[in-house]
Amino acid sequence: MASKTADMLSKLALNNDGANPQANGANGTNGHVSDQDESDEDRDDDATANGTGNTASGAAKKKKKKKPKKKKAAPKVQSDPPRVLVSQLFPNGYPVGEEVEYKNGNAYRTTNEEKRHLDRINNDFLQEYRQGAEVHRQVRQWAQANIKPGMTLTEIAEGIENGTRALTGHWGLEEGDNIKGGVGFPTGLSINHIAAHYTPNAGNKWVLGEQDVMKVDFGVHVNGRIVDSAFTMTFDPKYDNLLAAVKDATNTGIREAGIDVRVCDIGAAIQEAMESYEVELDGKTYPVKAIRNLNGHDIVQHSIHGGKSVPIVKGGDQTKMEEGEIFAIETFGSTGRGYVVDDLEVSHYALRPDAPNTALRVQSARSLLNVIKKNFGTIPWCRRYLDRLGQEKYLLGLNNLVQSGIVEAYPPLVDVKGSYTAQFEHTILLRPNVKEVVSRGDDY
Ligand SMILES: [Co+2]
Repeated sequence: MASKTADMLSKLALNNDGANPQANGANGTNGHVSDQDESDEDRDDDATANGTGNTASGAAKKKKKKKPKKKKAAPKVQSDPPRVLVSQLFPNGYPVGEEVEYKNGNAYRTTNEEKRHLDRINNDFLQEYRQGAEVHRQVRQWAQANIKPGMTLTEIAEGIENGTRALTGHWGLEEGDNIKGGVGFPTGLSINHIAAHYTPNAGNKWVLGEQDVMKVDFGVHVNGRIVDSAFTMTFDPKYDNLLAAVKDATNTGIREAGIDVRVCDIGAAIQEAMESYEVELDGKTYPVKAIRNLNGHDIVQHSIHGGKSVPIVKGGDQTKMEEGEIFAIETFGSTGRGYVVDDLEVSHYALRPDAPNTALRVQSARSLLNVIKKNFGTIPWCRRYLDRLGQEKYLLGLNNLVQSGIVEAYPPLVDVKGSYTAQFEHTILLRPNVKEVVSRGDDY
């Protein structure tokens, strides 16, 4: 999910305690426990075989004889569509993202004992992040193999969201379940000149076309640790240079990011990479422009925008990245103006962490606010997620919450009509001793 310049000026409160009953990150505990049981058994058997025999050893030996017959659980693989919990696929811990050593003045962090200790005591946080990232990789693998022109955006969005719900084990239908894990924000399916924040509302009949450039921006969270990662899909090779530009720009941003790095320096490097490309479409050559009012952003627990921005053009502010922070590094390239404005019907919303405690006179707004707090807390959602919870006729109340400054609306962001925009995005963890590109995969 993108952050737009000027809409995001308010520094969001970081303390979400009241709104978010938090679950313990019990990732993969089941599988792990059963593994341990097995190895304990092995140790018992070994002790018996070594002849520390007593009267119990006979019984233990019988047990051992049975053991070779015990069918070893087949290694589980992901289904198609994805419905197998990743905690079952990785009972002993989740894959680590791409680790990149800090450089220059921060090179000492790689081996520094204090920094390594700080990193180790953060293991729950890391496991939650890596679980979410693995879900993201597996769901997007399904998306990349199965999304084809002719599908409706509604089918595509539901496919991604149901994959995310199944793999995290949070279908989000019971009160509070969405806050423990599952969908981290609405599935962005933004086509052509629409750069970000488009997802279908109920009744949307939009069909993906052969010539479309679709940004797929979806989120996975485990215990409020949101993985924010996006890619662009095309079905015609003529867009290849546009995609190459944005991929290069995002990887440049990821490479430049680090503790004590000024965000303006990252923005300048991103723009330079992006704007070294051009793309030829139907006989006309376009320079690829970085969309100057879209930004990457930091992420805090249960909030997709923590208050810091990562520009994608030069001239940004001198705010520095700090140890322990999490950033969504995302860049957008365009064949148009390189500047987006709000347009079209809103679908994306989130409860503001700093929402004023104003008395609401509209009854439907009060009851809707209650539903939002109990089901999403400050995690972003869209109208379809209210529909599936059985909410009806909520638009008046919803608009009232937006006007009251309690809920923030994130309208679709569009460049000029006829232009094409592309996006790539990863979530990075600025761990004390190493930078982890947690959402990195073989695909991007
Ligand atoms: Co984002």
